Amino acid sequence: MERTLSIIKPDGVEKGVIGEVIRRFEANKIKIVAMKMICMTKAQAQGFYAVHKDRPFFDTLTDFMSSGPAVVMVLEGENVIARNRELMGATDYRKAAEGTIRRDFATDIEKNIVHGSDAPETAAFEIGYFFNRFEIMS
Ligand code: IDP
Ligand code: MG
Repeated sequence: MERTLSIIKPDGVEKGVIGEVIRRFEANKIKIVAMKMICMTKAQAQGFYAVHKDRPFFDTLTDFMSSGPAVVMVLEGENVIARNRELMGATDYRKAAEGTIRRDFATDIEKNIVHGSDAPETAAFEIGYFFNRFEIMS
């Protein structure tokens, strides 16, 4: 059993696809074990995306991530890190497979609707960044 962090980014909330994203998780037997809506500060977004601090898009990305409400969730299931990444689709929505969340709803490489952890170590860091253990259902 694995856990991963999912975020419905501010553009996903703005576009009204919170329900649709969650529907896809549930339809794929992915369990939500923690969930909340937050407005990230710029500093909080910078800390979350610290691995990207030297990338050219770091400043606009962290502006975007702190631009409005986002929904953060902990997902649980077998192989859920990879399965969530599969449902999300490639970072660039133009390269994302048909039927993926990003292909269906994103219109920008940066504003791409969802985040998902990419490995067990990043999942552990990212879950701990937003949730304490009392907020995660066991
Ligand atoms: P991921 O979200 O698919 O894991 P990462 O490479 O980890 O993709 O990048 C983190 C986020 O940074 C992306 O989801 C996207 O919002 C943004 N991003 C990635 N590459 C670019 C780019 O080339 N231009 C603008 N924004 C980007
Ligand atoms: Mg990533």
